[in-house]
Amino acid sequence: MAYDTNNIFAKILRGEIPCTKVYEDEHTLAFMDIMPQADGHTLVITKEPAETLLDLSPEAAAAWIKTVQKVSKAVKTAMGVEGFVLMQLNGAAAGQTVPHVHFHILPSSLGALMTR
Ligand code: DGP
Repeated sequence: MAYDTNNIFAKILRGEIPCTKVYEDEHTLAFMDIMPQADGHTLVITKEPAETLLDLSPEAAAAWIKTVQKVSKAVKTAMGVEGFVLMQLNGAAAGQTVPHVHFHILPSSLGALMTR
C-alpha cells in the first residue's frame, strides 16, 4: 500500500505535531508514547517513509536498529529496570495503528504487559 504522508508520525517528523523527543539523528527519531503501556514507553521511528519493516531499505533498517539499541540502553538505565520488551507490529492485521514503521521499547516484563 502507498505510504500515507499524513499519518501522525509523518506529522511529528515534519514538526507539525509536538512530541517528547528523547533522541534524534540523521536517520531516526525516538520519542515518548502518548498512550504508554508501561512507564518509560518509548517509540523509535525511521526518517525514511515506510509503513512496515518490509517497506524499509536495508540501510534505513540498519540505522533504525542501531538507534533502538542505543535508546533501549538509555531507557533501561533511566527506568532502573532489569529488562525490557521490544514490540514491532506490521500491518493493520497485526494491530498496527500508525502506518509509519516503529519499534516500541517497553521497560517491563511481557507478563506484566499481558495483565494490563
Ligand atoms: P501501534 O499500535 O504499534 O501502531 O502503536 C502506535 C503507538 O503510537 C501507540 O502506542 C500510541 C502511539 N501514538 C499514537 N498517536 C500518537 C501521538 O500523536 N504522539 C505520540 N507520541 N504517540 C502516539
